[in-house]
Amino acid sequence: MALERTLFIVKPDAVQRNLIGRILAHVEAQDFRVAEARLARLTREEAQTFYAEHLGKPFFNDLVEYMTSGPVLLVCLEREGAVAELRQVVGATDPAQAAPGTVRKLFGESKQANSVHASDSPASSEREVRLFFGTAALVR
Ligand code: 3AN
Repeated sequence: MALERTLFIVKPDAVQRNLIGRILAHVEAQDFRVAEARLARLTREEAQTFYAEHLGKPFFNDLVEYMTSGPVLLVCLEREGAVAELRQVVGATDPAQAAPGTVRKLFGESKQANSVHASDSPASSEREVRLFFGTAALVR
């Protein structure tokens, strides 16, 4: 498996509930390394650009409101097979449907307030890492 980088976000609900440390410990225990990290308050424009693929969906405006409601931790994680492996560690969108032991099962509250984001494909991870950390974060 090739060494990859992927974008991970600790979302406002989890930052608000003081879960940054526990969530990062959980992914570090799965052999992910923090390559870049930054606490940020997303602007509406950043949230809309980030979730552009969901533009027009019924939950889009609420999603942008929620993602801009408080600080988030933006993290670029590195590991062999990072993109697919992180999706496994994070679990399904709806915490109620997420597998036992996944981050969303452990910490998520609802489909919207599901505590974390993980890029869903190599193309998304490249776009998302570049969006928040710039092109330099893509190369090692
Ligand atoms: P995932 O983050 O699991 O890849 P996506 O890309 O389908 O899920 O959705 C992006 C984000 O939009 C989710 N993390 C969640 O916060 C929100 N979301 C998705 N589906 C719903 C829904 N049916 N109702 C409310 N929020 C949703």
